[in-house]
Amino acid sequence: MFARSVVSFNFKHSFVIEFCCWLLQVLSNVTVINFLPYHLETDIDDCASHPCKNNGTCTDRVNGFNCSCAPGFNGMQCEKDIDECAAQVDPCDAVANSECKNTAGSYNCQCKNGFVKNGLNCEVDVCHWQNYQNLTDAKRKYDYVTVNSKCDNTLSGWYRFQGDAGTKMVTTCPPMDRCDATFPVWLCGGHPTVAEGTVRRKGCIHQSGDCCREYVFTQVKNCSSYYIYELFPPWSCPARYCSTD
Ligand SMILES: [Ca+2]
Repeated sequence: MFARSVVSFNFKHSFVIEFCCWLLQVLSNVTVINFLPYHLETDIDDCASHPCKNNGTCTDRVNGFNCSCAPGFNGMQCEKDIDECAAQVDPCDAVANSECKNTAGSYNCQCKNGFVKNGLNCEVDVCHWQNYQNLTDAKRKYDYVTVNSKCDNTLSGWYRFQGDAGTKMVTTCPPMDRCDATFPVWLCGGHPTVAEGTVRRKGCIHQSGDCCREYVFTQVKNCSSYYIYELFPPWSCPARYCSTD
């Protein structure tokens, strides 16, 4: 009696297990599952509200989105500007005489004070007041009759005529014994425009009645509101660079 009960129980037990397995298989069938409540919900487009900022690209996900950020931005919604200047390696190290300025989405390599962009790098800006010297002596004027003859044999570098000396080199030949020198030096070839950049000209030395018996090459640059000149010692002394208003 007891043995029959065990057999009967085992038979019923295994039938229940098999039925459960069949039921699970049926339930796992896609056709049945499609009727489950959560499949009746519709996934919304999470990108519809344009959540990615600064031209980031949005990819819709189930219950969410992903942002692929444009260069120069990061963050979950590309809301953060990357400070390129704070990077371990300064990107402006590659640009001579520049310093890094962070901008929204990018950065600039700005030339340091006294430097100006030339191609990729920054070079010395000769128009900057730190990079030239001033010639202010009123006796340099082309019409000043010489009293104590002097010579510009110590000049070397970039100069600007200012103050009592006037504003620029004279471009016509002064008579001898002017500019407080025996031999006046004048600029032959005229002044350049801003667009012409730095030009080479003859500094003609009026000597022995010849307006350009000797000359010394000079460079001239138009700095928009004034000129600057790269001057060297003249061959003959006493000679002096002459100015005008
Ligand atoms: Ca930036």
